[in-house]
Amino acid sequence: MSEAEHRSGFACFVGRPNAGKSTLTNALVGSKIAITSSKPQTTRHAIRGIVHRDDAQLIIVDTPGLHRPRTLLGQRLNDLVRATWSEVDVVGFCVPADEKIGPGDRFIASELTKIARRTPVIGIVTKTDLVSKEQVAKQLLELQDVMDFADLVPVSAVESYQVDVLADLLVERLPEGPELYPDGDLTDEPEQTLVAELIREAALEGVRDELPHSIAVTIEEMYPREGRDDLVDVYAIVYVERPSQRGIVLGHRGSRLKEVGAKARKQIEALLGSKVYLNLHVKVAKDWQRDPKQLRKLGF
Ligand SMILES: Nc1nc2c(ncn2[C@@H]2O[C@H](COP(=O)(O)OP(=O)(O)OP(=O)(O)O)[C@@H](O)[C@H]2O)c(=O)[nH]1
Ligand SMILES: [Mg+2]
Repeated sequence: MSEAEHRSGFACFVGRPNAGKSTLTNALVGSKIAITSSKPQTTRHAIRGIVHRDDAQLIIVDTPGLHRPRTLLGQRLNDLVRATWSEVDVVGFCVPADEKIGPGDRFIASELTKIARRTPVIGIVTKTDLVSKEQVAKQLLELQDVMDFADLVPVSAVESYQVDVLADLLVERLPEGPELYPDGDLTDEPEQTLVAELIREAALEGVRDELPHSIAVTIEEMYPREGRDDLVDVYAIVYVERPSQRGIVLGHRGSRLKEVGAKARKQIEALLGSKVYLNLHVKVAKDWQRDPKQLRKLGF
């Protein structure tokens, strides 16, 4: 293949919270670079995943779900999503097969229509494994009516159904160009960010209502243990917004936090390829989602 035929560029996935964007990103990259959960608004910043192919390098920007903002954090996340649209070569609009297309989707479509003249939008029906073939077909037809798509495709990230087809469709829309990232890089996320996210993912599991939104994680320190090349010490803080939430995250005599720590540690060890000592502290940062100063401190 001649050099000139190599393509490279950016794609991003847009959709309501919980539509399956991060799971699809991980499936395309072939590795877990973005955390996922059944709680809405799991993704809080734009995460780049890199797909290496012989004929192309596709960089996928996984963004937070677009929703009606209720807090300053929510507004910041929406702004981030829109800023991302203007930077990519192609957009994938994700709609789950098992949920009715609703006002939230139509709102996103109306926003996307504004950019569709410049940037092709591919309609993606996600989670096809959850419904019948007929329902997938019906959802595709309904999605088609929502806006003008450059292409439409059903996928299941969980069953790897049509993930390659989607990759082809996205790559087709990229300009010719050289590799933008070194071979083997799967993301440009700093290691500390990935570690903080894995802790947040573990902490999200099993909590309900407003609590998932209230959890933030920062890494205070992370370094190899002195005199050891097989052990990394990680000191992290799990932030919540109210004292009552602290109790929930800790659990009876700290039992819940212990479980969260054990679960996160396993994932971090896999990521870093070494043993990990994980120290978790839970702190209250009062109403941080609405406080500009605290948001800055937490990296938003
Ligand atoms: N059965 C099935 N479940 C899926 C599939 N893709 C995602 N899910 C589930 O749907 C939920 C949401 O997935 P995410 O990938 O976190 O969704 P998201 O769109 O990134 O959500 P936000 O980051 O909150 O906007 C998780 O529980 C996933 O396991 C799929 O192909 N099949
Ligand atoms: Mg996500």
